[in-house]
Amino acid sequence: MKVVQIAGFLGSGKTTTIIALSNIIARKNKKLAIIVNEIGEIPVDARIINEYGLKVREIGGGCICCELLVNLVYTLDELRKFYNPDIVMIEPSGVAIPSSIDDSIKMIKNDIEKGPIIVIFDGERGEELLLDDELSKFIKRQLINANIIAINKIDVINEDKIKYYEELLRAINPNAIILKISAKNGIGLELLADMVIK
Ligand SMILES: Nc1nc2c(ncn2[C@@H]2O[C@H](COP(=O)(O)OP(=O)(O)OP(=O)(O)O)[C@@H](O)[C@H]2O)c(=O)[nH]1
Ligand SMILES: [Mg+2]
Repeated sequence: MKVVQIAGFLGSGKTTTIIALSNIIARKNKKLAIIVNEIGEIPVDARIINEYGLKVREIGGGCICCELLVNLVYTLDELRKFYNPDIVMIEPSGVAIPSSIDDSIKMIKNDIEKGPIIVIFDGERGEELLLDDELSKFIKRQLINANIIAINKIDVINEDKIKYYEELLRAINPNAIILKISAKNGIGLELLADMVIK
């Protein structure tokens, strides 16, 4: 069972990406599960994802990277025992710190393979987010943890802006693979799916 995080700031496109990836990965005959961490009262995301016939577990009432870490470990262990998927995709809340979740995945030894940390970067709001002092500190902290950074929403931004973001992101995290995707239109998702599977 391989555990992959699809992290990123609020509204960056995590759920849209997970749903699109699920379709691609399911076609390759892999058994999938998804863990969604909703901070709010109504777990809308899990309801949407359930329509696609995947195994979805919700962890609510807080952030899985801090007060609910134990809950995540328990949920992963339970999924492994009773469903045993090939791949688990975790959507942390938009305010989670991916490295903290990563540490807890490492704590579980039984047959769990740690997959990449994918951080979705919102190409539509990226500049606005990075210009804000406080927000940019936080977003950089998420990006620094990434193995793969996916610049999303490239369907609504121009080529120059994409290049600008690529350079910016490479400076923030020189070790990450940087991909350009549109979760909405499916651009770049085959490649991302391959990286999730491999
Ligand atoms: N144009 C465009 N819009 C997108 C794309 N991906 C996501 N969106 C839109 O961005 C908004 C947020 O997408 P979500 O997938 O819900 O983002 P999220 O990161 O899961 O959001 P939270 O869970 O609330 O943090 C929605 O209105 C999506 O339709 C994309 O590739 N292009
Ligand atoms: Mg979401």
